[in-house]
Formats: sequence, structure tokens, C-alpha cells
Amino acid sequence: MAAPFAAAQPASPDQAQPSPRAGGDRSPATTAEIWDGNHDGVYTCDEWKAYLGRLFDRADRNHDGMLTPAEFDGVRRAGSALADADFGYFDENQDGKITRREFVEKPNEFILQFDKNGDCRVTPDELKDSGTGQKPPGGRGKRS
Ligand SMILES: [Ca+2]
Ligand SMILES: [Ca+2]
Ligand SMILES: [Ca+2]
Repeated sequence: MAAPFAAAQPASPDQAQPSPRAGGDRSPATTAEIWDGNHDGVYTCDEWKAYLGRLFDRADRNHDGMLTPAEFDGVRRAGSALADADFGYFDENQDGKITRREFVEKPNEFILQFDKNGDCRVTPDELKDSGTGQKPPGGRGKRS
């Protein structure tokens, strides 16, 4: 019979995704795990700063206490929580260099977003409240 051909092509090998942990999935908590220094599931400002400090020291190749755009590239490529960070975001005074202070004192968006009570700690409870594990809207009637 003349079934339209387009409808059912066999899955092409290109689209198969054999490796489920290949980094495409970036929930905020997954990213934050990178810098949760003691891995207790609580993300604190101190841990964030310590993490940034380490990143900075590693990226500051000539040890002059500043990151140039080229050095900052190393930060992004470290596969870090800052993989898509913007140089200008850190370079507060726009002088083309990021000082250690500019870098380390940058607040963490993850903390800003999830730290409901402003104590500089994001606890698992706070994470749960704020929609990483979204509940489906109740009462809409349609189950899938
Ligand atoms: Ca921690
Ligand atoms: Ca430098
Ligand atoms: Ca908190």
C-alpha cells in the first residue's frame, strides 16, 4: 500500500544517545555539586569562594593576581561551574582584567536564587522548595 514514507523512519544511529551522563543535563544542583567542597549537599558562600579561589589560582598562569581574557578562557575550559561565564560579568570595573577580588567575591547565582533565607547556605530543603523537582500543576485533570 502507499503509506507516506516520511512518517516512520528507523532511528538513525546518529541520534542514539548511548551515554546518559554526557554532560548535556545541567540542572542547577548538578552544577553546584562541583563546588560543594565537603559534599554534604549544602552549598555555602564559603565553599563557592574557596572554589573560585582555586579556579583563579589555576587560571592565573603568570601569577600576577589578575586574569586576562586569555587566562579567563582557561577558567571556562576547566569544565567548571563557570563553563559559560562571561569575562565582562566578572570584570566589574571594565579594565580588561579580573582581579582575584573581583573574581572571588562574585556572588553565586545559584545561591542568590535558592537561598531563601539569605544565610549564605543553600540547604537541600531550600532546593526542594524551589522547583528543581517541580510538581505538576494540580487539578488540570489530564494525566499523561
Ligand atoms: Ca557543603
Ligand atoms: Ca594573570
Ligand atoms: Ca539559606
